[in-house]
Amino acid sequence: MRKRDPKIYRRLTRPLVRDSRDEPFRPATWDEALSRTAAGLRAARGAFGLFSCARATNEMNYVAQKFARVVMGTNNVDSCNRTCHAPSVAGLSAAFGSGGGTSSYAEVEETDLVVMWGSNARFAHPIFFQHVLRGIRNGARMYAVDPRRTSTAEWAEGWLGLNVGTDIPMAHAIGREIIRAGLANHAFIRRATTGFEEYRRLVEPWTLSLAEKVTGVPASAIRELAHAYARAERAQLCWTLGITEHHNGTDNVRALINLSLLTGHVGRHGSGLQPLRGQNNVQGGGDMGAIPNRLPGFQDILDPDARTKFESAWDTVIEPHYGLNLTEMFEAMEEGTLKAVYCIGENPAQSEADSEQAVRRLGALDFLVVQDIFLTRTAELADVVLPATAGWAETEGTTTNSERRVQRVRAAVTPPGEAREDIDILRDLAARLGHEWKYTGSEAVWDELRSLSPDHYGMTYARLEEEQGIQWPCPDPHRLEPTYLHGRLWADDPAERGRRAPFGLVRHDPPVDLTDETYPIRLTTGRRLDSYNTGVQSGGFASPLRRGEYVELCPEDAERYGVVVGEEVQVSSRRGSVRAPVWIDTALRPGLAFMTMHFPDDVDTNRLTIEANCPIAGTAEFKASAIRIDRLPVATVGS
Ligand SMILES: Nc1nc2c(c(=O)[nH]1)N[C@H]1C(S)=C(S)[C@@H](COP(=O)(O)OP(=O)(O)OC[C@H]3O[C@@H](n4cnc5c(=O)[nH]c(N)nc54)[C@H](O)[C@@H]3O)O[C@H]1N2
Ligand SMILES: Nc1nc2c(c(=O)[nH]1)N[C@H]1C(S)=C(S)[C@@H](COP(=O)(O)OP(=O)(O)OC[C@H]3O[C@@H](n4cnc5c(=O)[nH]c(N)nc54)[C@H](O)[C@@H]3O)O[C@H]1N2
Ligand SMILES: [Mo]
Repeated sequence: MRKRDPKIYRRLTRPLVRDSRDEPFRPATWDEALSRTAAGLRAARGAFGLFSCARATNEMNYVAQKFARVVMGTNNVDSCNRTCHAPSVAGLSAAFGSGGGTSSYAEVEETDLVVMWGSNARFAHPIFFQHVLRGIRNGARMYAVDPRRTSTAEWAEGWLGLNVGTDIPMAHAIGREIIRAGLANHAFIRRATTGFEEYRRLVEPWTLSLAEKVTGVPASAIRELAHAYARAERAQLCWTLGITEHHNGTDNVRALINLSLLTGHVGRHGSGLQPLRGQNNVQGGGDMGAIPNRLPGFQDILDPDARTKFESAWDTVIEPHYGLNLTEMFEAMEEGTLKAVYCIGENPAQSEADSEQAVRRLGALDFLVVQDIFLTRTAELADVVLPATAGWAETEGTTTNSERRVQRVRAAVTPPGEAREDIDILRDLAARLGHEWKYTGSEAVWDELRSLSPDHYGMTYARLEEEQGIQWPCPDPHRLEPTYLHGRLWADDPAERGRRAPFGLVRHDPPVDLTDETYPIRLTTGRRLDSYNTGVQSGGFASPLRRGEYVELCPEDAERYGVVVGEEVQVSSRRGSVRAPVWIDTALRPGLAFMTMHFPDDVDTNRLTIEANCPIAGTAEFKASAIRIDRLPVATVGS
């Protein structure tokens, strides 16, 4: 595999352009780079998509989606939310009408039970995990549901090591057991939910012993978790990518939400549902409308009143239908109906499932502009590269975390070279394309957003500073709402209670990429504490902690394949093949392998993964591929 020149990890300091894709980049003035970008985009109206950055500020995401909708006339705007928590947003919206996590971090310290389901928060959400640990110190019990005995599971009272892709059987068996044991909260079910009878019938076949057979978890452990969850006075059900990164991710999410509806563990202080979001501002990016189906403030594009409000504020016409999501944009590239992409702070050439296919599609675009802080592999495919300031420490603005808390971030460091703020670049491009936006700084952008989003209206910069961050919804400048959502479900007055939450009638559907004799090993991919996503932001400095990429196997499998720690092997799936050294990890079980996505220049894990997408959310099944491992001929070992 082609090793990346280490200077790649130096910050971008000047715009780069080239006349053809065969030529190397040459530095250019901002004027030339913006002119070329404007020309490329002008030619692409009607066949354009924008990828927005989940690490950048709310203000930047607001301006980026406005650029797509107003300047380019399209709702084709999305971000890496599609690759991680889009199923959580879709599932929560279907159940409760709103896509946000329902609780606050502080409530985890005051709860009685924490379930970490498909979530390795000890590695991936270490700050949240500190709250969990405080909760445990305060007497809460914790269970972990994960195929691997993760670092998170080490802290748990019970670890349910299920087979990859068997979460619906597990959830349904828990639901059935709760009902059968007489532990369902029927008063809550009657007042706040619909579809219970159908749900009861749906889960009826999922006996503990059938679930044991399918999930691989002893019936007694499933029963224990069912009773612990239903009997707890307050319980937090937290999940992340182990649930969402499947071809049926939204169904998985619905299966978990059902458990909260069954027990009433939602809409009360200390009880709730927490999909821990991935990037520092992926919640905010969606809230700001940098998704194809919502305007800022999570207002539905199909709602004519919402559209009219934005049309008059922005003096434009908004397309009255949903745009393409990230996954659909890649499909449209294949079909030739999407010809130009403006990629801001995303590295899809390495983060998309089946990355060889993604690179081919990006390479075939008529025009690609990448705006980043580093020269990524995606940027290497571009016509123009624009150097931005980092959302972290170099830019004024706000971000929104998983508990919906909007917080100020500040420019504390001077940006390198000629790097410019994402918002300023977008504003100058808009001007070149005939739209004069008079923003002077991030607060003006924020105030425009506040005027259009009732959920954000009450949070001025001054107030965000005073309160050290405020959770949405915050419609009133003088009042704070409860820290949890959906308290309405408990209201005595049916009118106040509003729409009831439907049970999700979802069925088990195993992973698409089946294991067989040729590909006998289940590969799941994920994260380590010491590295970040495609490694662009974490790969550039030496760390004694970071050991690079490995294919991790359990000791029994290492013995079965006759491989030892450090030995390089060929890892192949039905899509492609990579070489990686072996690591032996007792957290794994026979038949299960683990790799990260952190070192794609050494080992491009996503050549192995399958682009089997959730039809509702568009998220790929990163968590379940079928692979084989082959020893290399002796002569090439270690080469
Ligand atoms: N250190 C670090 N922190 C990060 C990141 C990073 O790269 N590095 N990235 C950030 C981002 S973008 C995100 S989205 C989050 C992700 O945070 P997490 O979702 O917690 O991280 P992952 O390791 O991808 O996956 C979580 C767990 O899912 C389990 N799993 C796999 N398959 C299944 C299954 O079928 N069922 C169940 N129940 N579990 C399964 C895996 O074993 C793994 O332990 O982390 C964020 N935080
Ligand atoms: N195999 C496998 N693949 C996966 C996953 C998995 O679990 N397994 N997880 C998926 C998930 S959850 C995610 S979120 C994606 C992540 O996929 P990506 O978002 O494509 O990958 P990152 O490495 O996070 O890329 C972030 C980019 O943003 C740039 N950046 C940072 N801050 C700023 C800023 O302020 N402005 C600008 N303009 N740029 C900035 C960085 O330099 C970097 O290039 O990967 C997905 N891919
Ligand atoms: Mo993510």
